[in-house]
Amino acid sequence: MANKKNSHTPHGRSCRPRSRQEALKRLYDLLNFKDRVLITIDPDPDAIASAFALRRLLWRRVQSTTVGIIRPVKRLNNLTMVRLLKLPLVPIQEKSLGNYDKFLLVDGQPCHNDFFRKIPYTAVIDHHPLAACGEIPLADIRPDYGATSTILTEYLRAARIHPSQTLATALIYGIKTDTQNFERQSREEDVRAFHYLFGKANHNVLRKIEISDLALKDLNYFREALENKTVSRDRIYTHLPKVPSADILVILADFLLKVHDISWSIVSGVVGNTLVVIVRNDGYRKDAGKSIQKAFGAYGSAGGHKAAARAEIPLENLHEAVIRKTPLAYARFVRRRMST
Ligand SMILES: [Mn+2]
Repeated sequence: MANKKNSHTPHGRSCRPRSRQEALKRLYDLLNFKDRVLITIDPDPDAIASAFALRRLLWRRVQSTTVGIIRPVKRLNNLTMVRLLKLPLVPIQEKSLGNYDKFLLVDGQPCHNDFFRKIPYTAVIDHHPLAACGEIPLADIRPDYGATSTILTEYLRAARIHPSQTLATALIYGIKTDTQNFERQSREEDVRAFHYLFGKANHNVLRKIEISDLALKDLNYFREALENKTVSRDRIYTHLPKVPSADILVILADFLLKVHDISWSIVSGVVGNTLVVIVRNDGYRKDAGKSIQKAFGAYGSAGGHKAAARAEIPLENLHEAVIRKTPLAYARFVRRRMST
């Protein structure tokens, strides 16, 4: 009855299990070998990896386990992850929920979106801040963890299950993305899980997943960027007249900073009705954020960190600053402002 104290937690009487062993036992007790289980996810790498770890934990314990996604996978790295690791993800709709007996959620909480909200979950395993989502029989939520993949790695270890190379690769990628390679919030547990998975993962596949951020058509922007480039001392500038999103400008700015004696890369482009400027530098006694603020703060939003910054300027704010609305004129405007 010691649990009674926790009966007013946001998840009702489902107090947080004390150990992985206890959580695992409770999870297994809540499921039946006849159950058709659906694990729902909003598919980012941490969620995908966690779902497949959970599926592995349920092998031979339930009739079937399906990993259902509530939206299509779009990011190119994530598409590469799903393709190379051959992870079977099923797009899930409300009308197909009747095909399942039990519902589990990883890397999210029921009130995170309208789709999850409708589902009567048996268990939720997550690392987001605790939200008051009502009662769930088993809620293992650890907001201090860097990734849900870390929590699931601990479950696997508690169950004495050695993850396959595929699963280890997925989990290590989940941890790396959610902690931004340990540059963001993480704890010793994340490092420990990473270390445990390191020797089991396929690092060639992992590398391919991590570098796959380009579509074939993006290569045309590389050609354009290289043709339009201007180098002035340790600065490289380039401008793209029209791009679908700022993402490609970021990729190009990172790419151009690879040139060994270049200290600044400044990539601009027009996205819809906005001039976007991306700045990267080597971060050594320089401040991209301050520079970009000084250059473009008067025209639009501009700011960032020491080594990475961005400005977004509505073209209508440039009526006077850029008289002829040609790509060359915008390119010159950016160069002029950044060199003052
Ligand atoms: Mn996550």
